[in-house]
Amino acid sequence: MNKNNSKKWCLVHIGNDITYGLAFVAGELKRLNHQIFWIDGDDEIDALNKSIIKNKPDYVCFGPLSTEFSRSVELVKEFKKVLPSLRSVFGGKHVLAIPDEIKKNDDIDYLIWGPVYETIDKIINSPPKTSIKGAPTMPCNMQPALEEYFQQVPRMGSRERKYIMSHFGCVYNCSFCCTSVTRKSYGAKAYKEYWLSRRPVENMIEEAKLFLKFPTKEVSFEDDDVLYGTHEGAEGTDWLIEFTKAWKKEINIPMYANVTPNTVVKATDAALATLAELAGTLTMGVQTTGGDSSRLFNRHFQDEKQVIEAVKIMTKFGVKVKLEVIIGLPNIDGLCPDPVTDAIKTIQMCQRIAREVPPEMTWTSCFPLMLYPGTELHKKAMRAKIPLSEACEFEWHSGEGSVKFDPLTMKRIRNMTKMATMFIKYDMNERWMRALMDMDLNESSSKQLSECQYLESLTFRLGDGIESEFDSILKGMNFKY
Ligand code: B12
Ligand code: SF4
Repeated sequence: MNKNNSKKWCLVHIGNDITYGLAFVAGELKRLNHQIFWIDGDDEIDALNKSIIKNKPDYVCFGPLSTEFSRSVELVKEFKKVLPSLRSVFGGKHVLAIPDEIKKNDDIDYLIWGPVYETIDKIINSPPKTSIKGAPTMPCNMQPALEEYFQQVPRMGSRERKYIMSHFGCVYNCSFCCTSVTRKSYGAKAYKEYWLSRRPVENMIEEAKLFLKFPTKEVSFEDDDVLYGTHEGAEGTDWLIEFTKAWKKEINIPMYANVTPNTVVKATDAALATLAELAGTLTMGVQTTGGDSSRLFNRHFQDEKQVIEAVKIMTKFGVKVKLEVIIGLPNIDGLCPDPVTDAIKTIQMCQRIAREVPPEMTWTSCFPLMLYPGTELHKKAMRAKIPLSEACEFEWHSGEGSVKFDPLTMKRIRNMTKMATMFIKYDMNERWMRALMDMDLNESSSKQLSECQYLESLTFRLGDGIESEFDSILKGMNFKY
């Protein structure tokens, strides 16, 4: 690139977690010799405006998830007041899910649908109000730029947990998830080639070396399924062995990773043993295994028997398993007539799973169902005229899900999400659960219960010692409860 064509781009972090996709945007901008700087979009507007005035960027970039979209638009409005020449660029998952609705927004100048690759020159050479579809590239060409991010948004640099991914797709098709939008748009063949191929090990190690320079206690291996392609005859086992060797030698920070029961039961012993060396804890997306509610989620290929088998396999390898479940389901096609009974059944299923393995080897996180725009389940719920709750801000610690039930049911679902971890850990029976879920929580108890659940997740992975640092971890977060 001719140096004169180099533009200045401001990347906006929002929320408590690394905006991983935007870090890849930063990587691509740097590769093309543009100038970048980061700001923390959760800072006060005055301070942010000062930075915009001082740095005078040509473009301001956002990659919000749905929960961060309204803050992103609020910031664009403010920034344009102090720097009218500024152009806004929006990409990422929320844009991917509902591009047509977002296009209508006057504050958005460039809408990027899909990958950032092959879009930067098009942005520069196109008039505002242009939508651009990105081109996929092989994962070996994708590298995030994290150093400036960690330095300029220090609460992310010092966050105890960092993220890494080896591939960017998922083989499943859960109705509440928006990843299938990409598969549909680019086609199954391209999806397999670009989104499900793994990155070269050396690129991941290069990325992770930076974690060693910043305070990092654990790294979350964020692939949707780290055991993808590790069944007999597939290539995933060799990749995992190579990666694990390199990680142990060069990085050696504790890892945890995501798996699905379906791949655990099919994985080779070599893959399972290797994963056990790499990660002391795994997250297993169980969601629900009641026949009808799993049909609602398009996850009926999995049942309780398979989940128990998968949990037993992993715990025999000495790996702890975090189970994730979802409650507060809408009654569509008569599949979930009573959400409270469904929630209790889901909790009881987790209690049964926990009893099958030694104590302290499982932990459950319970989410209220959030209907993300653009997903199949959202569309289905709209067709079925399911009322949506205004209180849902897509913050799971708040316990506020998307479906609007009557006030008593709303309270019960909220209380269940805040207390499910405790119900399962202490194996409470239905009477205790029903009694506790009817309580009116005040502000303080509501906050403390959510903090207790969060601390539980940290001690499960990192041991009791982390409790002494819990207050300082909370300080670096804008903890929503
Ligand atoms: C990694 C990940 C996380 C990480 C990092 C999240 C983050 N903020 O980046 C963690 C673990 C923190 C996380 C948490 C959550 N996540 Co998450 N997560 C993912 C996951 C597995 C991968 C996303 C990813 O980074 N991919 C790799 C990057 C490289 O791809 P990408 O983001 O698409 O970015 C590319 C393009 O989109 C584009 N791009 C992206 N941004 C921008 C911006 C500009 C300006 C441009 C030009 C281009 C561009 O360029 C990138 C490179 O090509 C997806 C599922 C999936 N398989 O996609 C869910 C997903 C993004 N998560 C989701 C959700 C719901 C959550 C949680 C709310 C879960 C919860 N209940 O708590 C929290 C929210 C926390 C938060 N506020 O950040 C949803 C989002 C749905 C939505 N519409 O908002 C997804 C899609 C899964 C789902 N269920 O549908 N998540
Ligand atoms: S397994 Fe996860 S990423 Fe894959 S479709 Fe289901 S929710 Fe989405």
